[in-house]
Amino acid sequence: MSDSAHATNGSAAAVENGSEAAATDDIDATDESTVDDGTDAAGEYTFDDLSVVMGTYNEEEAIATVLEDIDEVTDGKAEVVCVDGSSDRTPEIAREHGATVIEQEPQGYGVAVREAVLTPDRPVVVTTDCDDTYPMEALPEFLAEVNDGADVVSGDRLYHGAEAMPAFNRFGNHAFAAIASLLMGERVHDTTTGMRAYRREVVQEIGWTENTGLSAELLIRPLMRGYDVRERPIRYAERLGETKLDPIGGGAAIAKSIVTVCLEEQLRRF
Ligand SMILES: Nc1nc2c(ncn2[C@@H]2O[C@H](COP(=O)(O)OP(=O)(O)OP(=O)(O)O)[C@@H](O)[C@H]2O)c(=O)[nH]1
Ligand SMILES: [Mg+2]
Repeated sequence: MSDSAHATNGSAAAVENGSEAAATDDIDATDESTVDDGTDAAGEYTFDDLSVVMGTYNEEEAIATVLEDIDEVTDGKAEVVCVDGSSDRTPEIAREHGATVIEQEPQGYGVAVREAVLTPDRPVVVTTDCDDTYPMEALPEFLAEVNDGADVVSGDRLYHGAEAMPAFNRFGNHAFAAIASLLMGERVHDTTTGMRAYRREVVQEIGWTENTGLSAELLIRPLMRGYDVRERPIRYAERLGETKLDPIGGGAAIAKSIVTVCLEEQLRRF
């Protein structure tokens, strides 16, 4: 199982924080051997164990495509949770497609996504954006990595070049990864990706503090606490609809989050 998962995914960009590390972190590490409920006969998670969650804020151009892709790839089995702050038809379209919609005043990416990741009861939680940029075809690979022992599987958009990303954002994302790598002492390649899979225990056990920088925080804290965090290359497509990110203000907030969270996690080790 583990060999085929790795072979399929081509792990040149992988960050593998070995299970030995998790075993030695006696405060926060999850005992994976106890996580065996809800699996199939082979003891593996299936799409019935998967929740795909997202913040949605005026995404009526993209939401039908995103939800139809999830439905197709998972054969209608994955649960979908949208934490929505829209004033357009996004929530109606989401409900028509069978998603659970949680209404929330718009307060930024991280406030929505924190609620989204904490809502599901299912054991595997995948985040995405509701803008058709992320490849739902990668869901089987992400689930295979979790079944192979990963606690967090992080989609690395920069591995394939991310040409659909505006050049300023691409430059910023490379810089964020370089800064985070330096501060963590572990090489990561894409700290701000919106597509990741998490064992539910990981998102439940850590206290999340960031808003615009939540995506980076969701990678950095588990990695620095010794969880098995793996990056896997993904394709990245051009966005449908308008961005909700202010590149300058948002970029500054993300940089601040990366520095704060890395320092907090370093201090926690003492
Ligand atoms: N509920 C809610 N969702 C939000 C909020 N801000 C952003 N989102 C959603 O969070 C996801 C990420 O926002 P994006 O605009 O795609 O941000 P980004 O990916 O950094 O920027 P792009 O490169 O333009 O895609 C999208 O699905 C948004 O609809 C918010 O305040 N409330
Ligand atoms: Mg986006």
